[in-house]
Amino acid sequence: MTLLLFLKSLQRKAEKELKEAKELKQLDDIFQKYLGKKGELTAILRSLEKLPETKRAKVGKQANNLKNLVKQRIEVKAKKMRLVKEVAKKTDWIDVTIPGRKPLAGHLHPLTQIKSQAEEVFQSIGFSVVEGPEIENEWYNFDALNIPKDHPARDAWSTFWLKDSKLLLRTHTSPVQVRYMEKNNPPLRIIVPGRIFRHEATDASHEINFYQVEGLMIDKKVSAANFKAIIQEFFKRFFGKETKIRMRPSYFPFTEPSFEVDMSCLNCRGEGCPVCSQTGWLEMMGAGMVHPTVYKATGLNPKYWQGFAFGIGMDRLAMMKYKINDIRLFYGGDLRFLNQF
Ligand code: FA5
Repeated sequence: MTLLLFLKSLQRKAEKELKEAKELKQLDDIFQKYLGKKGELTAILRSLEKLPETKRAKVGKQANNLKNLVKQRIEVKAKKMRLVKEVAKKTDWIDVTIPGRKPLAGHLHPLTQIKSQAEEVFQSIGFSVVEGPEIENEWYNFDALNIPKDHPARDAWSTFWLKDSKLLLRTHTSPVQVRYMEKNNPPLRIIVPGRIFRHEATDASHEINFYQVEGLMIDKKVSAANFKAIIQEFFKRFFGKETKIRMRPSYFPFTEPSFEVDMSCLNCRGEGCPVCSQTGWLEMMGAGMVHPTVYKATGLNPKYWQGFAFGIGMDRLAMMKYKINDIRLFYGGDLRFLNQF
């Protein structure tokens, strides 16, 4: 066989092997086989000088062409293989041991959580949950509750009036007592959680926008002793057995007699702090026996019915439960605060 024919057969062999190669390692072997130190093509190239000059130019050209061809094919194919490997590494490979990325989920505002907890406790002792409007008129917010115009008691509820109307933002949840008594016959046993508004200065325990839980229980024989038992039970179930409460006489135009209920400040354990104005006790609610005027305003006969009403400061429940020393934190929208709940 002439050298030229041999080179041709080498080329066919190399091309076939290159086509079949599937791994970088195989390409490497092909390189060694033809172009390595002991490669078949290398041997031919080395023997060129021994050839007679007439043949040398032709064979030399052919051999160099083949050398370049094999080299180039190997390079192109190796590049392609590396690229495929790289992509596979990025897409196909999943490390199942990496901790998953948690999707950000929202959660309920602490006051909403407190509202649900209070509702749950009252429902467990037989109260239904009722709601009423945040925009009220004078009749429900004041008159029907025995707080007529020009009565000094109105000053206790500094009011936001709506422009050019006789409407106002309710200053307490008590108007819902009236609305409910108008439409329902006793026995009644409801609570009314809701948002209220007062035009007053804020401090660590006072906001202009806050929440109350109104309560109303009316039947043939409901006494102040029943009130005390129920409210004690509420505090026990809501805060735990150890909670201390105390009742003080007070004044509300729509109850007689009237009380205020304080609880021992959980923020300072009764020692005195800004939350309880250094007294060790925090006022949690107003209450009393429903006044005859309220029965009359709602069409019920006070001779047949008796009962109690109360209004708990819901923000104060939250402050005690979560040991928050400033009510304004609930409304600041600061996520560093809110994300703790
Ligand atoms: C009333 O609003 C009466 N409607 C409560 C009532 C209902 C009495 C039924 C009798 C019968 P008072 O203004 O005291 O009462 O408010 C009740 C509770 O709301 C307070 O004890 C306190 O816990 C909370 N509270 C009052 N003002 C604020 C305020 N500015 N910020 C946060 N909580 C407040």
